[in-house]
Amino acid sequence: MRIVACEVWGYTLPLINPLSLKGLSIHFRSGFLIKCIAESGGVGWGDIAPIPQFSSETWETIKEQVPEFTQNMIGVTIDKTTVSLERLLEPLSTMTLYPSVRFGLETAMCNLAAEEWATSVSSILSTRINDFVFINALLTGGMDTICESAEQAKHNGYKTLKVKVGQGALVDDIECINKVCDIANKDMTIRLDANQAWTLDEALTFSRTIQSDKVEYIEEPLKASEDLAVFMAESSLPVALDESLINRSNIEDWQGIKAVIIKPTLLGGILQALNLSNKARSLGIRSVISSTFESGVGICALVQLAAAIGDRVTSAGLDTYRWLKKDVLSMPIPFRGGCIKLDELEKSPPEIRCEELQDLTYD
Ligand code: OSB
Ligand code: MG
Repeated sequence: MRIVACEVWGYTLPLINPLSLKGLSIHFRSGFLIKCIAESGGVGWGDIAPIPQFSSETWETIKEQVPEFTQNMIGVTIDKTTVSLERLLEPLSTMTLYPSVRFGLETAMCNLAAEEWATSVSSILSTRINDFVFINALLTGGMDTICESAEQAKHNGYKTLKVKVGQGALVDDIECINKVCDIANKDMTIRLDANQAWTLDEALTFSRTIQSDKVEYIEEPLKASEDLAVFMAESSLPVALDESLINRSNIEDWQGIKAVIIKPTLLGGILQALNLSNKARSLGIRSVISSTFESGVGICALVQLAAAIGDRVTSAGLDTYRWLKKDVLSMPIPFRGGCIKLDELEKSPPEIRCEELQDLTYD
């Protein structure tokens, strides 16, 4: 099968609440949908969603590259019979692409191949797939909002709560986390994310003062990642890496780490994510597939990746989907009780609300 056309559509989706990204407040989420069309008539969609303050590329720089990468996709062929993921994505390996663009193109190819081979994307990614994916509830805002959301998430059946810390005073974080730990029942775990906000002293004070028995890990506690080894030696709080993984994949640096936060939109796609996850597994480190506020098309691919990588108990960080007030999908992804069932997700091809999108196809 040969790709004969590649369309690009711009989207801007309103958020339920303004999103604060390292001090920048955004009210809308913008990105691109890519549609690869095969000679057979089959289509595969992908999502390109660079995130302000985290991605090096922007909506504008990607738009400039649209003619180039859509032209390069035309003529790419997909074997008729099932082959490996590496073979499928091989034509992309020689293209120079921004991380978010590579994720979008790789997922479009996987979706197209799934249709051609009459299989699911998750089966293309792995031979061992879980039939459901747990999601952590992402809790943000002030202490009262976080506690209310924690109660709500517990009521809705979420097993894992993720709370942002390090944005205000340390004493407030300590009080807040202790409250959230009291709200969580014994079956629940808590993830913390400091987004590199603290000095070593602050992080150690925090870790010595909170009740930590329900804490699965803290993501990126330190401003200076060189101090992580000291923090891990002096604190009993398990550590996960997120920002430090971007542009660095030296596995020796991960000794003692509990988890890696894998964000394909930032790390550069599906193959990168699978490689990182395999490396992590060999070191006894868990992989947490996470989103960066992608549209439903991107989230769908991330659920499939999480089902392919996952160990059945580790929750994925995909709750960002709840921030979208509107989606590009006519049927929203069913996030029931902090869990997504793969058969519900993969039972029918996605229907895209093209009438709400802006056609940016180069011709
Ligand atoms: O700090 O982990 C982060 C989303 C976009 C940018 C940065 C981050 C996030 C998330 C993703 O928190 C949600 C999750 O991990 O649960
Ligand atoms: Mg993080």
